[in-house]
Amino acid sequence: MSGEGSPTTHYQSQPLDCHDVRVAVVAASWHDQVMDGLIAGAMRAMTDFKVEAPGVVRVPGSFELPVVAAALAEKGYEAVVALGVVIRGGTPHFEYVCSSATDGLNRVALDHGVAIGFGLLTCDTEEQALDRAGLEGSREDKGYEAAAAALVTATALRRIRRRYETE
Ligand code: DLZ
Repeated sequence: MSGEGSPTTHYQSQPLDCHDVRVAVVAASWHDQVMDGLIAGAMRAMTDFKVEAPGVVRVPGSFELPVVAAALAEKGYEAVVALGVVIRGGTPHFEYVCSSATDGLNRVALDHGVAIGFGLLTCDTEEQALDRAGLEGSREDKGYEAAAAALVTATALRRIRRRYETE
């Protein structure tokens, strides 16, 4: 999948004021350098969108992202930014971890009506992941994109809910 056509530049030039959006980050712990880049990118988006010091919950691996995202949603968070990177190895494990994390996060979004920023990199090589991690020299900044997507979606959900509350 290509990163071309991303709305990130638009978000960066016209960021929303999300200072009162309840948002948290859940981040896996495999592949340190890539994860550091993703988390830093998510924090850059938070700053642009005026969110101060969001909580960050670390989990062991990407497989554990959905259950923590669900717990955060149950506690009233409106937006959860899920960050992880899975690198293909020589066994089918890659597919199982990727699909469990992806399906699980999607389920949390739909079951809880919460905005999930999908910042899970699923790559063949570490080089591909580094190129998307928002580090110096990376072509893409998926941590920023995921956080911006979660905040924009949470704002849209708020507007929809408020509108129908008053009608
Ligand atoms: C087991 C495993 C493997 C092989 N690779 C990754 C990976 O590239 N990225 C990642 O986030 N997690 C990986 N894991 C760990 C699983 O996500 C999970 O944490 C363990 O299976 C324990 O439940």
